[in-house]
Amino acid sequence: MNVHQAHVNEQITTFSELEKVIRQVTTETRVIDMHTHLYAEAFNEHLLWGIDELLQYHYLTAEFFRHTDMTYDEYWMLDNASRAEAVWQTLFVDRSPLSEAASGVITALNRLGLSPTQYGRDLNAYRAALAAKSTSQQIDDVLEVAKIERIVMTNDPFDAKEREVWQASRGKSDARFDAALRIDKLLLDWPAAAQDLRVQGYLVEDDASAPSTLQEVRRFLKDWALRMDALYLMVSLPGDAGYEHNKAASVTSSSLTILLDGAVVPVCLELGLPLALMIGVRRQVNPLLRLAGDMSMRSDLSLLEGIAKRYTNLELLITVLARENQHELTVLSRKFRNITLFGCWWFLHTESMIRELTAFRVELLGTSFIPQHSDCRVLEQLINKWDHSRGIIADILISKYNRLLKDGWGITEEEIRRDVEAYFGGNFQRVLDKAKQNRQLIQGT
Ligand code: RAT
Ligand code: ZN
Repeated sequence: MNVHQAHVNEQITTFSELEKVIRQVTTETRVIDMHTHLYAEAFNEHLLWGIDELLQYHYLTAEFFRHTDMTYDEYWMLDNASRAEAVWQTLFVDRSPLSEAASGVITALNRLGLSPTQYGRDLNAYRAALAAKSTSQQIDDVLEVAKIERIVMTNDPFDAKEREVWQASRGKSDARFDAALRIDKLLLDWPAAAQDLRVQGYLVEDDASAPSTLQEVRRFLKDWALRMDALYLMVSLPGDAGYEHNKAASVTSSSLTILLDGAVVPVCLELGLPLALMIGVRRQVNPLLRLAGDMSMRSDLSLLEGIAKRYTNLELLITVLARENQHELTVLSRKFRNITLFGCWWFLHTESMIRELTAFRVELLGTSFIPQHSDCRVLEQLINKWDHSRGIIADILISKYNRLLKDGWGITEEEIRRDVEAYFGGNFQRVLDKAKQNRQLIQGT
């Protein structure tokens, strides 16, 4: 045993030492970011990075329109650089960037070495400093600063541009980026999806329940999951999505129920992949805001209860958008071990919400959940989103471990590291492993 090993196995006895170790471990532990909208370089324009993209993040678009007299059309008619300039002027120069999304830009710039103390309020100064960077250099730098080990993308087989990358076998060219098969269109807009599937060579009918159609949908899902080497299948659902788990046989099922039961779940089980559900979005409350026009809504979690109960071998990765559903989801996770709760999603990815949610999740679930995912759309956001989250998670862990310390439960650095590694990647990996094991159990191999 070397000196460092001896040290990490020693019990921590004072609060100040405890605090120091937790801050250090939460800062340096590498993360598997299990849901983002980031892409490897091979996906070309799908990967957004740089200051102009940061300023056009849809979270900031919504905030910009709270202050401007510009019409929606006027804004959308601008080119990217002019939109970024309008947002910078309005949210960063004419007033202070206090919101989570706006202050996040400042954190990212600062941590990248573009200190606002030096570069001030001049957008062109930041642009100039980033101009010499190549995409691959920026990926390396950001992943290093944010201490990210792996990133899970959101991969849409209905996106023609993205399909080209996969069909040219370039989708897996960077091992740091994993795929997730996103199937919103299939489950939420069957008529449009059916048309698309036919174009892709799958012989589906308009009636989703036809056995041959379900067989073709399964073939489509398997082809894409295997081509992408997807880690899981994912859909984002409205809070009132109708999955009929208690339906009388005489009632016609919704296409969502038919496709989940007849294609999505069987494929997950056959391939040994988890199903990720992001529940509680109300799309396009204000369509004029485009991507920024979505809202949260309360969810009826009986949908989830029904799926978890019916498919005990199906691993479920779950997050919900309404604050009102958070406690219920946490309690539900205690009842079904095939549910793994993840992240503070979208409007909950703010300092106060992360603090509130993480505290009661630790209190009710111990170490058996995934505290955070970033949902980044622009590369550099990995820095601020993880930086802020690591700090808040550390605060909560300090208070929880301190309670143990006060009661004489000596903790070692090694034990803290073990727990933080579970939170930042191990628990996600365990869900993937369990899904594979379930498949072996079902298939008897
Ligand atoms: O968080 C977001 O950026 C949203 O626009 C959504 O993309 C959401 O995360 C989703 O994956 O549906
Ligand atoms: Zn997302």
